[in-house]
Amino acid sequence: SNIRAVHSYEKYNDLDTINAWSANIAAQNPGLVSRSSIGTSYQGRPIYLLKVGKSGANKKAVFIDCGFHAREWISPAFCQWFVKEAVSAYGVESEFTSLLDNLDIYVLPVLNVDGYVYTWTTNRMWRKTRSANPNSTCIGTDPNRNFNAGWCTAGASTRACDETYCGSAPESEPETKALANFIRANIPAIKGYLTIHSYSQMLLFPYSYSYAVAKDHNELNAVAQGAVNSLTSLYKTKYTYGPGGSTIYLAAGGSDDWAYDAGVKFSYTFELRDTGRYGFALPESQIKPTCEETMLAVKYIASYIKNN
Ligand code: ING
Ligand code: ZN
Repeated sequence: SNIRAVHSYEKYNDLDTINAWSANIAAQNPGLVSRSSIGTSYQGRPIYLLKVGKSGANKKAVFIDCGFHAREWISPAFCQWFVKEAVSAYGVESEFTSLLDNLDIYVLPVLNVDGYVYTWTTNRMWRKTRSANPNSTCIGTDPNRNFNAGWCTAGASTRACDETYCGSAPESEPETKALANFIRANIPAIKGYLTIHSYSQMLLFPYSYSYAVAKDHNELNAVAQGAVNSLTSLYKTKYTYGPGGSTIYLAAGGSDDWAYDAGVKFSYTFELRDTGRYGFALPESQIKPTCEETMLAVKYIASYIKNN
């Protein structure tokens, strides 16, 4: 269809609608929001990035991405919600105003754009990218097994047909390469990396590629505890938190481990609602409460970074 759906923060939006929304919110909020592209997907789609914050010298930055895994629709919904909240709170609410005066917050609404489109057109439960694999009829690489962090050594597959296929090499996918290039180019300004997945209601931090204890474990754990307490205070949603390997499962090649080892200290993976009743097919009625509670955790982490 060439008729674009109307955007809603309380519905799941298709990629065209999200891209039109991001262009519009940048145009309507000059001086607070700007849009760029970090690169192009395997199938040639732009991967858009919003920069949210008042301009200033030597600002710290926090990077938030959504839509790594195509079927985790609550994730792009959260990135849209975050930007909405930022623009409506700026100049009105003191905590968010201070965050945006002092931090640049990069928000990438959909990383795996090809996969996301595929979940709307063909297979709602698709996870991976949509790249061709040599010598296989199976399509796609798991973008969260494709980073150079213990790449393909645990909890990942070397078989192209598997859901956790690690790809032919680290950053073999144009989408992961573009993300890694952007973060590399913005270190040391980027102090926080938050990657939004679903589902399980967990807040994870390094490491997932091994059981090694991160150098900053105690601080990462304390900040996770504060973030989870804030999240839970709203609707009593139960979250667990801890290192990925011991909290969910060993999984090498994840973006949070890679960002941490590249120098981004506050590197976290969120697993949003629910715990499996609806799983990836979280009803639209849960978008608002899920985003509202997640905002509290994200703002807690961003405020900690701002103040430390
Ligand atoms: N979970 C993540 C996954 O990619 C994860 C868990 C986090 C793995 C951090 C590696 C590093 O499997 C989902 N739901 O995608
Ligand atoms: Zn995921």
